[in-house]
Amino acid sequence: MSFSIFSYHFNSYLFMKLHWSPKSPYVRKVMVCAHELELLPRLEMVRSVAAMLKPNAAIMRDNPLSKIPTLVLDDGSTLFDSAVICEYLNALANGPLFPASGSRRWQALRWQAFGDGLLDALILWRNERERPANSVSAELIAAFELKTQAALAQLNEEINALDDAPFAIGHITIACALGYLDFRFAMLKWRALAPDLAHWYAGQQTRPSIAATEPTAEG
Ligand SMILES: N[C@@H](CCC(=O)N[C@@H](CS)C(=O)NCC(=O)O)C(=O)O
Repeated sequence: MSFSIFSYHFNSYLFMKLHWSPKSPYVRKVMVCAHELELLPRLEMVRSVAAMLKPNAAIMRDNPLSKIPTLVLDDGSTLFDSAVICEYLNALANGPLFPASGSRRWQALRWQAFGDGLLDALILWRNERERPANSVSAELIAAFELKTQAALAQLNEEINALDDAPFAIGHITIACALGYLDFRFAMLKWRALAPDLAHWYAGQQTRPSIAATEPTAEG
């Protein structure tokens, strides 16, 4: 009896609700971490539609910015954005995905910022290209394309460092950004721009956490 009371409290303490979508690359970061850290059984995924032009009241109850991922802990407190949630999950599981200190930490955080920044540009690019044709800014589109190409060229240069570093949040974020390029920007044919990065990504795709979280249009 006392064991079941203990386990009830133990499990309820760690129970978490995640505003989730199978299409969001930022949500994917969280899901990859949850897979890696074996925390999936503790996550209740709630399908939530987040769009820049359509604030979602259900998400806004937990995050006034109406963005996903948003994590709700069992005491009702909330965590966002993806970087904060991923680091929280890693701390909860005492995991290896956020190196604690030293150059490995700054390297991992820089790659996370790099991948997130690339995604930010891609999301804005996608929003822009979906506007009515007569109001699309060719200048903005050209700027997003230039930044994307430069980011891919730079990451291609950093392949040896990526290969040498232990798998961590930087690898996860860059893999999610490349997966988003395949999902929404197939016409860019990014592999031709960054062949070493393409080879690196093919290796990442064999990892169960990455394979299990490929974006899908359904759901
Ligand atoms: N910096 C945030 C970005 C999250 C984000 O922009 N998510 C998109 C979905 S992919 C979103 O919620 N968009 C809705 C909006 O911008 O209003 C993170 O890393 O979590």
